[in-house]
Amino acid sequence: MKIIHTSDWHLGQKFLYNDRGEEHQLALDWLLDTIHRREVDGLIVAGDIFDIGNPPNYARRMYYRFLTQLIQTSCRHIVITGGNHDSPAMLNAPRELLQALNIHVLGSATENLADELVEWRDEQGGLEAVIAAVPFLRDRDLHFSVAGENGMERVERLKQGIRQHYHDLGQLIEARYPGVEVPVVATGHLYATGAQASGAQDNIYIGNKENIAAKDFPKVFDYVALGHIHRPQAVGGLEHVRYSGSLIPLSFSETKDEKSVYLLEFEGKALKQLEAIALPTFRRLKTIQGPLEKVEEALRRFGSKEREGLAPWVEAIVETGRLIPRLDQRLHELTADMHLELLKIRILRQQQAQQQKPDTPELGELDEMEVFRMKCLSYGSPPEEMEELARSFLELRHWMEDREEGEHA
Ligand SMILES: [Mn+2]
Repeated sequence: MKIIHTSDWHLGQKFLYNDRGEEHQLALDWLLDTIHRREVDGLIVAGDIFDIGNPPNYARRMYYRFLTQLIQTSCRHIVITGGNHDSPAMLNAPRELLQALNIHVLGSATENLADELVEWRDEQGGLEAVIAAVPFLRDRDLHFSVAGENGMERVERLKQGIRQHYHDLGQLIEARYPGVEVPVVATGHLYATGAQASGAQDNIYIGNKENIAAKDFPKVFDYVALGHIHRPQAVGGLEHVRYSGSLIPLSFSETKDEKSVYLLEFEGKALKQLEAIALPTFRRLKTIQGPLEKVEEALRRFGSKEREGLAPWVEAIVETGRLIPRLDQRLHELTADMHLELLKIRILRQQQAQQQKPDTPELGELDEMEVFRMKCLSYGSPPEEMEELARSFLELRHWMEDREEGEHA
């Protein structure tokens, strides 16, 4: 049984006002080709299929086209779970239709825990694998809020709720499939203890707090396919608990990561082989930082290299203690004929340069949660309340998205 584990596609992402459609299409084509070439039997996508709850139509089309092509390959089993970026209602809308095509979608936690168990069966009806398809778990999935509870208590309850959820699923599997001899795989979209994110941003909303330790996943799981952190890695020293990472770099902080998917090969229950298959870089994202002369020199060097594929996207961070007149114009003129796009130019004051803290970012490079956070802090909200505020904001946002969809229906 060969399974590919991937996550964090973020289809429909807008990156500094530019869309990622071309890169995403190339990445999905590559994935399809890889599935075909390696004769993969099953695909697991562990959350953040889309970048926003109400993604642009081109991104939806891309998703459905991919699934249509996928069911014509060797891949007979498909599980897709929702991430914190996904709207559960949006993901679940075509659920029954996709189910008929043997594509299992779980946009949000189910009321009945057993509904999160997906059985993969062969044509004769023999059990081939059991997938505990756990999407991103929201507050409302885990407990009713308790009156008078403060932020920290809520966070603690959420953590406990997540651990309990996996524990209960583990018990259910043991009761239902005693002595099971096929792979048992759990999915998750969460922040596991010890996971390394890429630089400052990785869209880890929920207060950058760990949700669960790798060792807390019940022993019954032969593999835990995680999403949320965009850098591929095993967690907590356990080889079978892993983040696949995203398909393409989603921010300048991720440019040093190699992007990959995991190919798992099971013999019976045993994970015989695990291979990280690296994706080609369809578009380089590159940060060039230093004093002006150094930046210009580096741009010249970078821009003079022969390169295939899509024009690299570059951010230039200029360290300076003084004002540089017409800096933007100067750098844009320098790079006008190069095979690259200078997407962003930032000034880093010298004392900030030592602390590595760039200037206030532009609106276009922030997501809505970051804007919300900054706004709260500027109104003097105590940092210890951010957790709670961020969570409420997210719930409100999802509620509004669900409602909007309801109105459109
Ligand atoms: Mn993500």
